[in-house]
Amino acid sequence: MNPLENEPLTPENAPADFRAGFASFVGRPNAGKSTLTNALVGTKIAITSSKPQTTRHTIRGIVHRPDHQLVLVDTPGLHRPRTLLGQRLNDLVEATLSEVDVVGFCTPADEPIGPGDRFIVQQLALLGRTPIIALVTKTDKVGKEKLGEHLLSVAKLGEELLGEGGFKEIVPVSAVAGHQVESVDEVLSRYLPLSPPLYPAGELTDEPETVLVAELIREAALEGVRDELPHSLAVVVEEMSAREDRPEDNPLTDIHAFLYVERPSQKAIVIGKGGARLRDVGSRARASIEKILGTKVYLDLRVKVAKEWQRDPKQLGRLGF
Ligand SMILES: Nc1nc2c(ncn2[C@@H]2O[C@H](COP(=O)(O)OP(=O)(O)OP(=O)(O)O)[C@@H](O)[C@H]2O)c(=O)[nH]1
Ligand SMILES: [Mg+2]
Repeated sequence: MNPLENEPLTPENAPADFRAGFASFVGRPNAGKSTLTNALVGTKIAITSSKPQTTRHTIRGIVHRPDHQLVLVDTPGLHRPRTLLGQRLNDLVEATLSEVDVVGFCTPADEPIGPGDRFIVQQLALLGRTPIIALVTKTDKVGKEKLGEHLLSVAKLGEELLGEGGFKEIVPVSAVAGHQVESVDEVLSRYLPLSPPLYPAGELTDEPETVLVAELIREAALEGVRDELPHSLAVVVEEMSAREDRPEDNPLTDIHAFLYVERPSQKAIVIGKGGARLRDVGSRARASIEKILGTKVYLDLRVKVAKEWQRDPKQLGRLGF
């Protein structure tokens, strides 16, 4: 425990048995990795949606506890890549996995174990000594019996592909119902090395604000669009600054952002009839951005076509991949 009750933990005053390190969540797209990350951190730092491949870069969320600090690295869903974007996302996940202390393999309780899961666990087997914990997510969606069966098939998968007794532990969890979330933290933190805290007290993520803002805009834009569009959407914040001459107790942030799509037809969908849809996206995004920044926000959204950006190395670079 922290000997100085009311002092924030620092590398200097942390107890000798303090643990700190990195855990990464991996799993198929839509497995619930980002939702679980947010539940553990206690704040929305990663956007979530019912569309697969919502997360596109690794996001660090920091869980602060009296005796440990768990840095969660949320990753894009792993899958067999079909585009250059898909390939880049997979490479990113692999690079992340080799650097963490423990891996949380996420598999949703309401979907059978499939080839996608096997593909991922086969990759994990290559990691060698890194301990792998299976997290069975979305347990609120199934009954006891189905959950039991799922836990058994997860155990089998681990024994078959990982050797040495398979997964170190298997933890059922529901991030939405708030069930067993603390157990996930407890289990993962057991595998962290002795170390003083890595991040200052109270810091919940190392995402730059402009990236968080761009993500919140993308989350708002993903809502309600048809299945083919989500992959084609990218958001870049071009400018973000405090409006001058505002009263100190009522600041305003000006944000100018571009929504990139791949084809003119998609541009029309995003904008909607008479601009109705874009206005709706803007007001929902503004509300969530204001919550995170704690200021009023003026949000200017423009839609641009970047032809086939998912397959074009130059465009991918420009959009931050
Ligand atoms: N009922 C229920 N739904 C959940 C739970 N966790 C996540 N979901 C839903 O599952 C969907 C996918 O969740 P995400 O957290 O975005 O999944 P992800 O694994 O991060 O997905 P990618 O970033 O695309 O790989 C969303 O609609 C979530 O609301 C849960 O515990 N219970
Ligand atoms: Mg995600």
